[in-house]
Amino acid sequence: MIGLFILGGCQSHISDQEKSKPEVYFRLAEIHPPDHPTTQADKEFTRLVEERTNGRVVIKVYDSGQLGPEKEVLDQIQFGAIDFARVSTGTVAEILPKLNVLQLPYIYRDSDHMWRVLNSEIGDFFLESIEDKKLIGLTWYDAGARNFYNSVRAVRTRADLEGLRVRVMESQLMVDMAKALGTLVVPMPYGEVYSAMQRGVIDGAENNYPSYDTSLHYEVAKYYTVDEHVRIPELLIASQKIKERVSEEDLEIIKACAEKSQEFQREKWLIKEKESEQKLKEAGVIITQIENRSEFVEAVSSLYDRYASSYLDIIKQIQEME
Ligand code: GTR
Repeated sequence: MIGLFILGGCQSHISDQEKSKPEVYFRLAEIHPPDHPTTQADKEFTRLVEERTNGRVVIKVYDSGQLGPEKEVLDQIQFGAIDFARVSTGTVAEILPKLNVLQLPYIYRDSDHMWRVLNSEIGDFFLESIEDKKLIGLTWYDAGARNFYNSVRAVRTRADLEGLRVRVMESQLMVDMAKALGTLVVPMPYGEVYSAMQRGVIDGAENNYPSYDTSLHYEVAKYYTVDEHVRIPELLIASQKIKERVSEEDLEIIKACAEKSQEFQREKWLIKEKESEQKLKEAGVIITQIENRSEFVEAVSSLYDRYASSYLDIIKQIQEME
């Protein structure tokens, strides 16, 4: 029976009557709320795993940060207290700096370019390298492009960003990137951003449309600037400890289901990006475009050497990829 699953990748041939009792329960951590596309994809992944393992492996999604902020979740995954998580590549790059290559500012021309990279040997190399950190890299998810937003003014040039107090992820590369663009940087966990903006501790932050929407940050920072300074892929990861609790066959099924859920996530992502943009406009968000992309690109260019000097050949391959 197991052979059937593997041959068909993530295909099911099981009827309800054939379902067995769960042999193992796992937990998956997600900081986004249920209406965010990555949370929906997590649930699709866990649904597929349960179906394809004939109910032997059950994974419950704890969304909305119930299991803690991403940085803490990552610690816990490493020693096996949490089994699975969907986190940002930016979070994992803090313990595995080579991943910074994939989140360098303006490294991808657009979304298609990023996906060609992620689903090539380069993406596989980085996904597999996660194994060095007691983790299993399962698949990439989309997170679009990140843009600055704030409560003070509409931003069209780099000078407009000057002096704004901006929250970034707890990632050294993101801190240096936002500094290079002239902002006063405040790294903090995602879950604290809304109230920090509401209390005026910070003026703004930066994120993609769906996160800006579902976190309700737009309620307290209505100026959104499409500068697309980074595309940071999402990662679905597992603790290596899960290998002690599932068979090799079930591990293969889990990996195949993760890969399968990428298609689902990417479709949901594109839909949500458009929906969020529309909803935000209707809610009174003022969306501006930057006037001169190259002034942004130039301001952050020194980060390539600082964060990825050992990977200049891979960077070249990425940049030359059609
Ligand atoms: C989101 C991402 C999260 C987290 C968050 C943040 O776009 O999906 O994993 O990194 O940004 O800014 O902390």
